[in-house]
Amino acid sequence: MRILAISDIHNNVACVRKLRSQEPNDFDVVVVAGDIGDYRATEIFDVLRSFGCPIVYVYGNWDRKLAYSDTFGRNCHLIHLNVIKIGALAFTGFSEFERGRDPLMKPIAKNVTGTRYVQKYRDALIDIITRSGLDLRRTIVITHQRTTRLGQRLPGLLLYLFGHIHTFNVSDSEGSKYVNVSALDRILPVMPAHRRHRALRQALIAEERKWAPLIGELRHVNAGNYAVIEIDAAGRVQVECRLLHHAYDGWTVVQALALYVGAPLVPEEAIFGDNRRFVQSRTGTSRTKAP
Ligand SMILES: [Mn+2]
Repeated sequence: MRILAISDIHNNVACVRKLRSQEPNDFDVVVVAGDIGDYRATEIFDVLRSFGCPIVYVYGNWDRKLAYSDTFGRNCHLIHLNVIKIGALAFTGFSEFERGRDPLMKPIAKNVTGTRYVQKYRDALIDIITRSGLDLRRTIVITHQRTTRLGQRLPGLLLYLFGHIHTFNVSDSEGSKYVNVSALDRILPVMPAHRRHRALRQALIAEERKWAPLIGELRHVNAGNYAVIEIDAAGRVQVECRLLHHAYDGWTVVQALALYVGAPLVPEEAIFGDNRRFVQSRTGTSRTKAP
């Protein structure tokens, strides 16, 4: 079983197209651990479906406008307190909680706290795994955030896949493997390589009219990561973190993150995107059309 696992796309269709361009169709399943992005989800699933294998996914905190009844085409399965079997493995999990939106949790009182809500999901997940008679050594749980205290109650469960904290990580605990597969959406600001970083920093310290011309030279690249996971017949799990290619001749990464507001993609990557402008806000990154 070969799994392509991704998370935290945040409406960034270009990074999904770039992933598509660098991986062939040799996966048995694509896993999306949430934060797809609520207004470009259809385009994102259109790209992912071209891998020609089933897609299993959960919603994250960026997916609040996506309904539980939404569908994204043949072979796309929302894993939310249900079980999908692919080959010898079972996939289950749950979406990020949001009070009142999930039809399965409607009866929960408004004053139930976030922690107790997660507890309800945890109990419901254990219940469905038990009732379905799943072999834990052949079961994969997908959530958006890592869920604590599942390990003790599901001893030896094969694999947990999640995202949310935008840092790839693999760990083993109580006989299970935990993989934070995020984030596919990671943007790096770049400048023409001949601009020395020091000169840029000095320009930033100076008044705006001095660095305005440099801003015009700023571009961005998609530099996120994803995971390729192999599970053999004996249940051994191998996890590989892969990066979106992002080293281009003539471009150098600049660290001043605030700078990339409004910067288009480098020409090498413009083929993957529509050069939408990036607007950074406190609640996240939202995209608006380039003028
Ligand atoms: Mn996220």
